Amino acid sequence: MKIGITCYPTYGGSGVVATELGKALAILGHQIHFISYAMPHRLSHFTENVFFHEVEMSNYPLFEHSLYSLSLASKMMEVAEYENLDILHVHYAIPHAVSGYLAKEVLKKNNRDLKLITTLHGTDITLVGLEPSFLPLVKFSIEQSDGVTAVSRYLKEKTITNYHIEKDIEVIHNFIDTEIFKPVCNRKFKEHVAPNGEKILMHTSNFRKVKRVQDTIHVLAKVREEIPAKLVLIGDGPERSDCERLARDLNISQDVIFLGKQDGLGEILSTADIFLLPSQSESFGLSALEAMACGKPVISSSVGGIPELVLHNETGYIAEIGDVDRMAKYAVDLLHNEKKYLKFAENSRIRAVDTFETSMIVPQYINYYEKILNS
Ligand code: GMT
Repeated sequence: MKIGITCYPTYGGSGVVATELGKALAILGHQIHFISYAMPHRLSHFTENVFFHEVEMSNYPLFEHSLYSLSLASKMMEVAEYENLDILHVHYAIPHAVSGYLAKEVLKKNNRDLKLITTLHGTDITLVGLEPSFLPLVKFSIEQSDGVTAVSRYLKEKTITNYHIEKDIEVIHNFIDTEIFKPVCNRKFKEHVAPNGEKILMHTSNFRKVKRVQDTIHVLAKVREEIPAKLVLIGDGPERSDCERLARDLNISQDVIFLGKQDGLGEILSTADIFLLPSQSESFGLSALEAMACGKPVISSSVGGIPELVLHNETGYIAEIGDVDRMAKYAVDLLHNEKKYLKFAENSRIRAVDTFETSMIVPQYINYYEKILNS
C-alpha cells in the first residue's frame, strides 16, 4: 500500500505513535510518505520505503497568521496525486482531519478516491476539540473520514458521547518496540542520580497542566519521609518552572532532578524503580507503556484509558486524581516489599510484550486499512 501519514513532528505521543507506525509499515514493504511541517522527531535515520514531504508555509505579508491547515491540505493533495497514495492517515484530528478532508474532496473532483483515516489521540477530543468554535468542525471531520480509530476504548466512548457521533470507531491501542524499550540498566547514570542507593521515582511528560507533574513532587516529599528517594523528571514544557519552584519551596530541590528533553529514554527509564503518571486526563498514557516495557511498575491516576494499560495491583497501582497520599503509600508499600515489587516489575514487562508490542498492533492497522480500502 502507499500511505500518507500526517502527524505533529515533535515529542508528543501522537507523533511518536504515527512515526513508529510508518516505520513498521515501511519495513513490511509499504510505501510511507510523511507529510508535516518538520521531520518527525523519531525519523532521524534513513529507512527504506519512507519519504518525508515538508509543508512549506506561504509568508506573504498580508498573512499575519500562519495558513498551516491550507498549506497542509495543498501538500497532501500534491503528494496523494503524484505518489498515487491509497490512504491518507492523519494522527490527531485538529487540524489534520480537516486538511485531509479538503485534500480528499478536491481530489474527488479529479476522480481520485483517496481514503482518509483519522486516528484520535486525546486532547483533540477531550479538550481542544470541545472548544465551542472547534466542536462542529471536529465532529464534521470525524464523520467525513472514511475510517476512524481511537487509541483506547475510553477515547472511543468519549468521542461518541461528546460529539454525538454514530460512526463506527475502531479501537487500536498504542504500541511499543519492546526491543528498544527493555530493561537495560545504565549503572553510571544510576550512580550519578542516586549515589547513595536511593530509590528512584521517575516521570516523563511534556509538562502541560493535564500531566499534574507537581503531584510527582508531592509524592516524592512523602516517600522521602519513609525511604531515601530521588525523583527524576524528563521532558519540558509550560509547568516546568512551577515544578522547580515547588521543589525549592518544599526544600527537596536537591532530590528532584530535571533532565529536560532526552533521547535514549529506554536506558534512562530502566534506572527507575517506579514510574509515576498522575495525569488529570490521559487517553492512553504512552509514557507509562514505555516504562512498563522497561520492567517498571507504574503508579498512576485512575483517568481515561490508563486502566486499559496499567492493571491495579498487578503491574502497578491506580489512585484517584490528586490523591498524592495514596500514591506515596503505594510507592512505599512496593519499595518495602521486594517480592511484590519484583512480581509487579515482571508483570509490567510481560504485559507490554504480550499485549502492546509493535508486532501485535501494526497488523491491526493493516487489517483496518484493507477494510477501508475495500469499503
Ligand atoms: O492529546 C494530547 O494532548 C497530545 C497527545 C500527544 O501527542 O502526546 O497525547 C495523547 O496521545 C498519546 C498517544 O496516543 C496518548 O498516549 C496520551 O494519553 C494522549 N494525551 C492525553 O490524552 C492528555
